[in-house]
Amino acid sequence: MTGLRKDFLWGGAVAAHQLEGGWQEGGKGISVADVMTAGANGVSREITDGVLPGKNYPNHEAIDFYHHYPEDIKLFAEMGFKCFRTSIAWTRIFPEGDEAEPNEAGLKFYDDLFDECHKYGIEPVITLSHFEIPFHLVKKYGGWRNRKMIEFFMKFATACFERFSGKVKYWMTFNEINNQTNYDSPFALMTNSGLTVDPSENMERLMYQASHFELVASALAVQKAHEIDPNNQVGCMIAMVPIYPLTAKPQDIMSAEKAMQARYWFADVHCNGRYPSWLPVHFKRENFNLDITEEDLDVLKAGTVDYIGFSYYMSACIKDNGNAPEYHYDEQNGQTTNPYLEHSEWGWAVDPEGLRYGMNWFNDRYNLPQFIVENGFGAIDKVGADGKVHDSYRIDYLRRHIEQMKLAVEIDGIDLMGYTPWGCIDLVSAGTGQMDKRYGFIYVDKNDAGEGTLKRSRKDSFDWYKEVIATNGEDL
Ligand code: P53
Repeated sequence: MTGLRKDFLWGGAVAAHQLEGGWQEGGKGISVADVMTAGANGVSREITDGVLPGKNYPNHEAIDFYHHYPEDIKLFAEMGFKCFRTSIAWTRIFPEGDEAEPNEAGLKFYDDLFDECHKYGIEPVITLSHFEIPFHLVKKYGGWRNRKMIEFFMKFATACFERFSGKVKYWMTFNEINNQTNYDSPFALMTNSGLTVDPSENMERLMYQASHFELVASALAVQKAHEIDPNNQVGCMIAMVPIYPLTAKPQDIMSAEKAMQARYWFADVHCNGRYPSWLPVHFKRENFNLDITEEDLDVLKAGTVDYIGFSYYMSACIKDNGNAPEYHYDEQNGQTTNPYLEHSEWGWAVDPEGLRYGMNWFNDRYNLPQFIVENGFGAIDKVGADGKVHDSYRIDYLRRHIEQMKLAVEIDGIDLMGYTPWGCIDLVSAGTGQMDKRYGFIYVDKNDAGEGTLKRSRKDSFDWYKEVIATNGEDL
C-alpha cells in the first residue's frame, strides 16, 4: 500500500493550443500561439506580427484533438485516468478578447469535451490562461502591461466558471506564471503576458507590472470561482525549477537564495496574499514606480489559492554571480551546469530528487495541498519494426520521479492531490514548436515537417502507466 490518497488524481496534462488545432473552427480567434512558427532544438520560434503567408505555424493543426477528442479520451480512460488537465483556449470563448458576450460555439466545444471526460469518470482539471492570450489584446492593448486586461480576463474566467459549474471543479489561473522571471526572453514575455519587446522600455519593470496585474486577476478569479460554486478549488501554476548553489561557498548560497526569491515570489503572492519583503525595496531602489494600489493589495489578500499546482521537469544550478549585495539574478545567463546530473537532448537536467526538494520547499513555506500538474521527458521516439514505440527511457524518467513523489508524501508528510504527466498524448512543443520532441504515452503519427496520418498508437509507456494507476503507484 502506498501512502498516496485513495482518491489520488492520476492523469495526464496538455494545453489547448498544443493539441487542439482547429485554429479557425467554431469562430475561434487568433491567439499568441497562432503567431509562433516552428523552431527546432536550439532554434527559437519566431513570433510574427499576425499570421503571415508562407510561414509554418505548427499549432494551427497540432494533432487535431478538436476533431479526435472522443478517440483520445477513450485511450486516456483505457489507461485508467482519474483526471485530465487541459486549458480552455481563451480565443474560443472570446475570439478577440474584448467582446461583450462569449462565443457559444466555443463554450459548446468544452461542454462536449467535459461531458466526454465524465462519461469515463475523468475529472477535468482546467488552466484558464496557458500561453494562449488573444492576439488582438496584444495588438490593441499591449497585453498585460495594461490594467484593462484584468477586466477582459475576468469576463473570460467568469464565463467559464458559470458555464462549467458542476462540470469542472479543479482550476488553475495562469500557467507557469513565473517563466517571465526570464524577462530577456521574448518567448517568455509573449507566452506569459502578451508583451512585445520594446527597446525603449525597461523589460524588468514591465515584467513586474504585468505580473502584478495577473496576480490581481488571479486573486479576483479565485474569489469569483468560490462565489459561483463553493466546491471550486483554484490553484496557482508555478514552474518549479529549483536553483541549487554550486558549492558551499557562502556567495554561491546567497546567489541561489536570491535567485529562488526572484523566481518564486509569484508563489508568495498567490499563497500568502502579499508581496515578500524584498520586493517593495527592490521596486523602490530601481525607481520602478509600479501601478500597485491599496485596493489591489486587499484583493491579493482576499484571493489566496486553494492549492499549489506546479510543473517539474528539471533543476538548475548557480554559482556566485558577483552581484553582491543585491545578488541580482539574470535568468537568461546566470545559470551553470550541475556536474552531478545528466541532461536530456534539449539540455534539461534530469533530477528526480529535485522534485522532492521542490515539494518540500513549497510545503515549508505555504503548507498547502500540492498538485504535480506537469512532469515528463521530451525525447525523439522511433517506431520499432513491430510498429510500436519502445520508450524505456521515458518509463525510467517517470518511474524515478514517481518514486521521489511518493517519498515526499510518505516520509515528508506532504499533502499531494494528484499527478498529471505532461503531454500524455504527443503534441506540439511549447518551447520549440517541434512535433518530434515527444512526451506521450500515445504516439501521434506526425513529424516536424507536418507530415503524417495523425494516427494514434500505444507506446510501451502506455501499458506501464496503466499498471501504475491500477496499483495506485505501488507497481512501478
Ligand atoms: P516543451 C520551459 C521550461 C519548463 C517548462 O516544454 C516549460 C517551458 C516552456 O517551454 O513549459 C511547460 O514543450 C509548459 C508546457 C510545455 C512543457 O512545459 O518546450 O507548461 O506548455 O509544453 C514542456 O518541451
